[in-house]
Amino acid sequence: MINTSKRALSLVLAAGIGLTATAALSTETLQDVLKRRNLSQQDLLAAAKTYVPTGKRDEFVTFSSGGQSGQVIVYGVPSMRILKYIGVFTPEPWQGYGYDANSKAVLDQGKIDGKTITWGDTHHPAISETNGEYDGQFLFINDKANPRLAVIDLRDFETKQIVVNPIYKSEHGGAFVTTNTEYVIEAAQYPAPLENKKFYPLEEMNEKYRGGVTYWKFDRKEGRIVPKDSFSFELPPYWQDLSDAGKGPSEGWAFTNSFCAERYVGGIEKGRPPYEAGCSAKDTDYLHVMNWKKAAEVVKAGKAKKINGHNVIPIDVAVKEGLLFLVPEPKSPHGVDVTPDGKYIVVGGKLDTHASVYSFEKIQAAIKAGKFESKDPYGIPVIGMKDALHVQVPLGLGPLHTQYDSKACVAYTSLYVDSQVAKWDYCAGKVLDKLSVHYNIGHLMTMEGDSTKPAGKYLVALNKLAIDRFVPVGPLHPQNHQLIDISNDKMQLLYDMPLPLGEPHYAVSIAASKLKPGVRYKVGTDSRTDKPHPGAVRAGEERTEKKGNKVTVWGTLIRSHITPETIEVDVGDEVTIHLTNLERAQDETHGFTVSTYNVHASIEPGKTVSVKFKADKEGVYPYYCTEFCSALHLEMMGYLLVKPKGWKPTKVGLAKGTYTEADYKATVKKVADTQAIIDSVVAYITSVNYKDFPDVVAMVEDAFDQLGKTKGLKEKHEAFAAKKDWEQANLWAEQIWQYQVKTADLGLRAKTYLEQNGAKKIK
Ligand code: RUQ
Ligand code: CUA
Repeated sequence: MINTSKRALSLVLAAGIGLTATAALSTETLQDVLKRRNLSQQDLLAAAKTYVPTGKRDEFVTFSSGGQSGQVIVYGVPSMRILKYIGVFTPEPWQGYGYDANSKAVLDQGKIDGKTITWGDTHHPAISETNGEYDGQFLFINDKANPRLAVIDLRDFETKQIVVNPIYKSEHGGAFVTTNTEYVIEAAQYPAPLENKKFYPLEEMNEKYRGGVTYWKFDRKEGRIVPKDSFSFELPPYWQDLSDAGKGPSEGWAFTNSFCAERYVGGIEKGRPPYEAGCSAKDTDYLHVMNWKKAAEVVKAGKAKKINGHNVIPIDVAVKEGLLFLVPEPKSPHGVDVTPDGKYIVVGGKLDTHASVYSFEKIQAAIKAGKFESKDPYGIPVIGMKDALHVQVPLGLGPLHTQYDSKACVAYTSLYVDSQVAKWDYCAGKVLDKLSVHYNIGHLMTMEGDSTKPAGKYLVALNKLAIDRFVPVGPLHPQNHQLIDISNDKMQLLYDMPLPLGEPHYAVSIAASKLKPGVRYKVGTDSRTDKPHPGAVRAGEERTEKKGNKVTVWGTLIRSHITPETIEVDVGDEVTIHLTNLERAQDETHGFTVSTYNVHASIEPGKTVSVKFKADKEGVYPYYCTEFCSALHLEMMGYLLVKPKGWKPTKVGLAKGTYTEADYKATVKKVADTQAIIDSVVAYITSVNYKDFPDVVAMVEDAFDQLGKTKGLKEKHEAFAAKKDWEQANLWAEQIWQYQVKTADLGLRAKTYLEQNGAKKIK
């Protein structure tokens, strides 16, 4: 005797049991699989080193630039499984980023000269540091094309702030943080006049065009950059490239390499040799050595000038105050990476086969002794290369970037032209190992590899070309991140990961255990400001107001309904809908959209967001939840009714259903049967040590929360039954069942979890 309710529930049950039933039936041996898939022992070893079984998690989390997508890609190491895309400089529909009013406000901070820019050329992410170690609190990333920098809070992996650089037209060398994240460093790339929208002909390159390095002040408590306390160095029109902050003995200093110190002006169309020839003609370029700690004091003392309202330290002031020095670097260098102990600065040769290791101690000795070989054309003292070098190591063709191992003195440098990673000893100056990668590696990254305590273990090669590595998908290939095991003397290539979202220039990895993101917001939080959202309401406080042509809705979402379920407006009204997700349960996100009005929100538990639009066309527009949040997800909807001018209702009241007393009684019976199942699940859960499983405790809490919503509904349906209003009586009884189904769903999930994770009977 199975009635409909039992059948419906047994469906839920079957889903739980199914998992256990399919697990064991494989009869193939490991040898069979190796043969069938044509895999070698070496392949198997690589697989075993990267495979993360279901239910287990990665040891490290990588934040990769999303390149031209203007986003950040988050993936796990060693599994190389993608975990998230974070919308940063560009709209990201799933997260509602750029489709709800609150996230639009963040994107609007990135407007330049009033123009919305809908892409970003993200290059270098940086994780916030405390004492030079990654602390897992914030992530920064730059946009090269449109000189901008973004702040992402790692409590919720959301972009909180975008700042536009007020004096640059491009910026390549960001983001790099100082040892306690006092500042985020961002260097210009292509010289231009620092004043906004100022024209000077290229003939005035040397006089009127400038480069620079910006130090953005970061307020960790607020989690925001403070533009008024930030400053820049005015620099000669050398093409400032990447930067790195000093640490340990070199703390308080920072280093920025450059190329095209020739200050060459091309013009291939006028018969002049192109930039590529003119910018690499001389044998050396310059490493900029800057004392940022002292520079901050100089700015405080009022010695900076303002350009576009921003503090800029003029070159002559920087020289006079002893803030700025140059050291020659071999031809067109690339990358600058301070060693974990802060004693050395490694610069890649790019067009020179060496990596140059500069000694901070020697640089300081030269500065103290006033021992300079010359001055550059702008009066900046130049320290002799031999007075600053510790060692130069021939690594191969096209050395670019360097990362460090947990083992002392061990570094890894990408060799672009050779398509190799070189492992070498920067203390003794010798090469230890080389490994081919596929192909033309740009950056490379070891775990926590630019902190004071690199974690070793793995290295990721960020290759610029994939060529033949993946199934062809047309002329535009995916990018190839290759995972390499560096725990032994010889490097071992483990895995090729295609990334199809844009050229990911650089990435940073942090121990997963250092990240502590939340699973819910405090109810009513605007996640983009971290403040209480003025549009938040609690259950029962939902309302709609119309003032003039402005309609405001204060709504809520919870499995499986949106309150309100109808919104009536007149054509032409400005509509604002505030939505609060009342859920407390982990992962119970609801989405929200209104048909054809180009709005969308992702509303995680506790979050409040607003969507705004002009109801500029009359008609009937369903709105609904866009996340498959529960069995009754499809029913989580309502209607926006946009009434024409002067419309008057002709019919009053909704059509009645045809429910009978028998329907009502069947529903009441269904409710009682379901309750019996819930009781049996509860009996099981409480008979074991479920309190030892935090995930289960949360599920049980959520289950009782759902069941709690049936409060008062029994009295309600009984009262309608007494009045023989079978429609109302039946539907309110049905509503109890809806909550019971959600309760049972959670209860069964908890039961399965307990069974699979070895819960023990308690007396
Ligand atoms: S630098 S091209 Cu990161 Cu090698 Cu941008
Ligand atoms: Cu909420 Cu679907």
